[in-house]
Amino acid sequence: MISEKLLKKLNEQMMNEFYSANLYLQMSAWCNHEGFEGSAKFLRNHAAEEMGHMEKFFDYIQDIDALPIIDAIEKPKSEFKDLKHVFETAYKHEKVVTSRIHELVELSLSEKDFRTFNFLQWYVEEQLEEEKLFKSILDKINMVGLEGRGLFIVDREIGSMKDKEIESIKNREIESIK
Ligand code: OFO
Repeated sequence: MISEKLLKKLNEQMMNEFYSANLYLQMSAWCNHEGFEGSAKFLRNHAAEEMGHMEKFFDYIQDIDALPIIDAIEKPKSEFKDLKHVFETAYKHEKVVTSRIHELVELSLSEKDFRTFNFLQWYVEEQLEEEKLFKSILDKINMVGLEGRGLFIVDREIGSMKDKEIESIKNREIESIK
C-alpha cells in the first residue's frame, strides 16, 4: 500500500501538471495577442499535452485504489517582455518539473514502492524530451534575435513543431512495444 506521504506528493504533482497546462494556455493567449500565431498554436497544443500528464497521475492514483484530490491552482504568469521571455519561462518551468519528478522518484525508491517507481519512469523520460524541446526553441530565437523577419520565420517553424514532436513520441511508443 502506498504511504500517505508519497500519495500526497503524487497528488501535488497531479496539480502541478494542471498548473503547467494553465501556464502554457496563458502563454498561448499572450502569443496570439502579440501576433505570434505559430507559438500560440504550439503552446495551446502543449497545454493539452500537460492535461494528459495530469490525467496519467489521476488514473494511476485510482489504479492503486487511492483518491485523487483536486486542489486549488496558482494563477499563472500572464505578462511577458517578449517571445524569448515566454520560452525562457517555459524552459525554466520544465527544469522545475524535472526536479519535482526526480524528488518523487527518490521518495518512491526510498520507500521501496517499486510500482510507483516504475510508473514515474515515463515522466523521467518525458522531462528529458520537454527540456530538449524548449531548449531547442530558445536556441532558435537566440539565433535570429528579436527583430525582423527572422523571428517571423522562427514563429512559423515553432507552429509546425508539434507535429514533429508527436511523430517522435509515436516512434518512442512503437520502439517500446517492439
Ligand atoms: Fe511539461 O511536462 Fe508536465 O509538467
